[in-house]
Amino acid sequence: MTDGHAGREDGRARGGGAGRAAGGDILGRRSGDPHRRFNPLTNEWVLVSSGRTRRPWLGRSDLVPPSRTPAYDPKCYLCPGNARASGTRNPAYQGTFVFENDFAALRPDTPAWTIEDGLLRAASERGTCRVICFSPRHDLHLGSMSPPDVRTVVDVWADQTTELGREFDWVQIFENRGEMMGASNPHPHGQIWAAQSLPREASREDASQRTHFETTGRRLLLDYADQEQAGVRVVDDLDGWLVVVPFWAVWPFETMVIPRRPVSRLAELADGERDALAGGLVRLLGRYDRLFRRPFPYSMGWHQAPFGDRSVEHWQLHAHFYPPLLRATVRKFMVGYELLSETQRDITAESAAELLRSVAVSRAPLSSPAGR
Ligand code: H2U
Ligand code: ZN
Repeated sequence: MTDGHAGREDGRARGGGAGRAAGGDILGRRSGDPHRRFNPLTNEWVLVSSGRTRRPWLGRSDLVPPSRTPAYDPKCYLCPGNARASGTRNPAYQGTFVFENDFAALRPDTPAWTIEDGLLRAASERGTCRVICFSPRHDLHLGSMSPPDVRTVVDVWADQTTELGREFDWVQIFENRGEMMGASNPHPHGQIWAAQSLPREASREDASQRTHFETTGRRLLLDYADQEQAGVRVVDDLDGWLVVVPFWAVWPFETMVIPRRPVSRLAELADGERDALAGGLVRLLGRYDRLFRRPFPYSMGWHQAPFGDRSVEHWQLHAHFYPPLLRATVRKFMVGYELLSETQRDITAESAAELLRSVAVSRAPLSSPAGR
């Protein structure tokens, strides 16, 4: 992927037509008024109050000093050859490495039971949890790995999903990056949790995508991608993938990554699509790291069609990136009104996308990793 957008004028100009203009800034000046936007994937509203902060940062952010993270850390439980908390020793792996989580939240051998007593309901849940090391190098992350190495991670995500989908209905691939998001270790790694039941987000997205498909015969997220194309919220739109700050984004620099053709799961992606995705992810993470010139924390994950005995033609594969930072040193908290009433954001999705587009993307990592 290459830079798709020079800036806001580009999107404004193309989206400025009458009617349902593709990707146009449909709110115009009204986006300065407090308003609510609808998330058709989850059927929720978000309150947008852009007047509270016209600019996402109030001064210059300081460059985070180059990290002194070593390429190998003898105390890291994810580095090749090291012992984990369980006492098991990691192999001397050279690429990616997947293992069963030693502190799994879900286990495959949990017995089946349900209990109902009036309003009190509970059911046991079967599943499994795995950890994926993206690289043997302790000092890298997805954004500083080479696109071919990220491509091998995409393949592992796809293969793990297929394997776990034979036994469990929901396979959740995710990554928590940075201490702020609860990552326990800087070594580049993600997780996979597979569960027997559809969890909250999966059920909501399943229901709304199904309804949209039943009423229109089209996939909700492909219709959405068409509507956003070349518009003000697009961060990158090339090689079959759309990277967009969703109209209904909650987190300041939230993005979605959506394939532009019907794809329900990662395993359906063709060779070229996987390569393009790997390159696109490196570009997106490069933008994130350069935005405030610091390693950008986030939780990301893939939503793919559930498995089991259900139709999935309404399901479109997509990734969500949820980064908490509003400014270099200020994070957004989901507290108060958000916990008790409704989520709220200060900067508009359009300004967030404009800022992300304006960050020059180059292949060089933020801080040059120590060589091995
Ligand atoms: P997070 O950094 O996103 O927490 O992921 C690390 C996971 O690794 C975490 O779920 C597991 C933790 O349970 N883990 C092991 O399986 N073995 C260990 O020796 C330490 C951590
Ligand atoms: Zn390590």
